[in-house]
Amino acid sequence: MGTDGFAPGDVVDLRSDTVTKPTPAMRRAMAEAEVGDDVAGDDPTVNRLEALAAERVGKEAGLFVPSGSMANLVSALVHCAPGEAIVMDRNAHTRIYEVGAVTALGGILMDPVEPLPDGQPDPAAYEAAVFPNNIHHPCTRLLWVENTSNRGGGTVVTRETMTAIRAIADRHGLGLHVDGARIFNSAVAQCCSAADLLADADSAMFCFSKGLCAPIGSLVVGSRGFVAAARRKRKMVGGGMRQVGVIAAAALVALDTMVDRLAEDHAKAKELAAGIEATPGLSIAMPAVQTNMVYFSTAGLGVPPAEFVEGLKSQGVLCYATGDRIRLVTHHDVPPEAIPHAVERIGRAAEAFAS
Ligand code: TLP
Repeated sequence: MGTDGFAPGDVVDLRSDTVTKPTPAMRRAMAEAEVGDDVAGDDPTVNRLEALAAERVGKEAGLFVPSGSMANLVSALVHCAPGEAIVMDRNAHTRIYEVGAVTALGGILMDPVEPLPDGQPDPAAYEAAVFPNNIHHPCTRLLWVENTSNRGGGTVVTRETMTAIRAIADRHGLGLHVDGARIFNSAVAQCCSAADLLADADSAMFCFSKGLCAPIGSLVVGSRGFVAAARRKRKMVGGGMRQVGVIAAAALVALDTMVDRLAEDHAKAKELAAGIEATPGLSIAMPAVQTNMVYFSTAGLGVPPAEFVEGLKSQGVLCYATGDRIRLVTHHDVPPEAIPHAVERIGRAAEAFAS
């Protein structure tokens, strides 16, 4: 360890906020968790988590599932029958990174719409994508919003945008689902509650394993009826788990202790972005850093992103290339002291390519 709590040889892992390790408090809670068979509804820790977390985001009921992908899948399966359509951002995680599960396993179409230049969903584009009621068309059933938008740059969706999209859903008799994998990042950045941001949604999901340090788990929330139907779909896709209170215990600690600190991750992302902006050849490739993600471009250096990522790896900075950009994600396990080191290493990598 150096004097600033960060040794020069330490790797800075900015691949994702999913790489965090459970905290000591989480490990203790896991070891001591009361458990039962959750498929039978007997796990007291899961039951407590589902009730508490649903209440926290202003919904009637919750369902604990192993992953964000499964949370989105079971939600889509409840809302839509095979042959029906969901309108979603063309950048949506579900459309691009969930192996097409909604279509492959549910027979559901994903109709892509273009976001606004600032990363916000465009209500007019959503409305235009709803199929008219005509014998030739698939039946549009659901509007889908991702908050924060991952490929949008970790950008937040505002309460006003949600209300505008709710109005479209109401005009056309559609449901509204929120992929809120990082809804708490959005709430903290906008100084509002997650309940506020989800008030207009019929269903939503959020993750305990992204930014909140829990090892596993996401929650589907909605009305009691919606969650009962989602519980059946979870069983259908093999997500019924048994003494899963051992995991839910860590999620409870995450909910209690890891939400407010997300502001620190946002501050670290802004510091990283300022460093990148000051590095010749690199530029920030997104509207503005609002939460814990920074996307940048290496076009000014004429270096393909995947090559630059390899260069960064040899300097001790880990991250992912996504298409024509590179993504950095800040999180609990990257201490603030690491950020100036990361900026310096990024600068060194850029210099190596420039020379
Ligand atoms: N996102 C992960 C993975 O793509 C690697 C990441 O590093 O950003 N919705 C959103 C908005 C997500 O960002 C993710 C995961 C998911 C859903 C899926 O969650 P998991 O990975 O738990 O299935």
